[in-house]
Amino acid sequence: MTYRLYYAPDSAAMGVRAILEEIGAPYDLIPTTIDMDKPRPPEQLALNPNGWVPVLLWDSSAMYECAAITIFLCDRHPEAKLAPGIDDPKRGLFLQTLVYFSSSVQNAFQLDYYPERFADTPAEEPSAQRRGLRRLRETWQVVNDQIGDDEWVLGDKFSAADMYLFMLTTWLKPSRGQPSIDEFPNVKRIADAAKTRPSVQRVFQR
Ligand SMILES: N[C@@H](CCC(=O)N[C@@H](CS)C(=O)NCC(=O)O)C(=O)O
Repeated sequence: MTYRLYYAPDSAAMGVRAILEEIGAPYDLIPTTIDMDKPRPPEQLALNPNGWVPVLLWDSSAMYECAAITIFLCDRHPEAKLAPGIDDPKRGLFLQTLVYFSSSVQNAFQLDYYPERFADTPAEEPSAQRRGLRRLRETWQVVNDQIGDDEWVLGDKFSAADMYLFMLTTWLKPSRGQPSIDEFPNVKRIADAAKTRPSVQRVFQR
């Protein structure tokens, strides 16, 4: 079985791709775009009416939402040891962190990158953007504090949460007024370590 992934560079689909690489599962990329001025393929919109990536396809099924896909792949390929099992004491932290990444950290990025989705009028968009910049600082600080002195997000074991964290750090752009990763040394330590994984290198160096 070969997975298929709606994919655009510099998007959340890169994280899913790195997980597929880490698992060693065969996959094909279906190129699409995140350019707001370009249309999405109708086949992609039929699977995800929001028009965003990633969308993962397998057998005759499909799903979207990066955190859900991450959990799904980790559970489907337990041999890759990318997630604590269902009865592992770290399971709760794993789920909590992935959902916080997607619902809070990614949402803060969205406020900055897509202010029109959060503001009623164009005049209010700069306010949404400014809130996004502050929200990025707040949410990354929560993640930084959660990690503390731990080696990885879950403590002493590497997991898909570290790969997800790495992907999110690649989106930080101080030139836009977003915080620098240097403000969050615990996050930076893990991102630097995750970056050396061959799977991450294969996807993010391309
Ligand atoms: N909640 C979704 C958000 C995905 C998302 O925002 N994807 C962005 C790229 S990182 C995208 O497709 N943007 C283009 C668009 O929204 O039309 C997830 O976590 O999968």
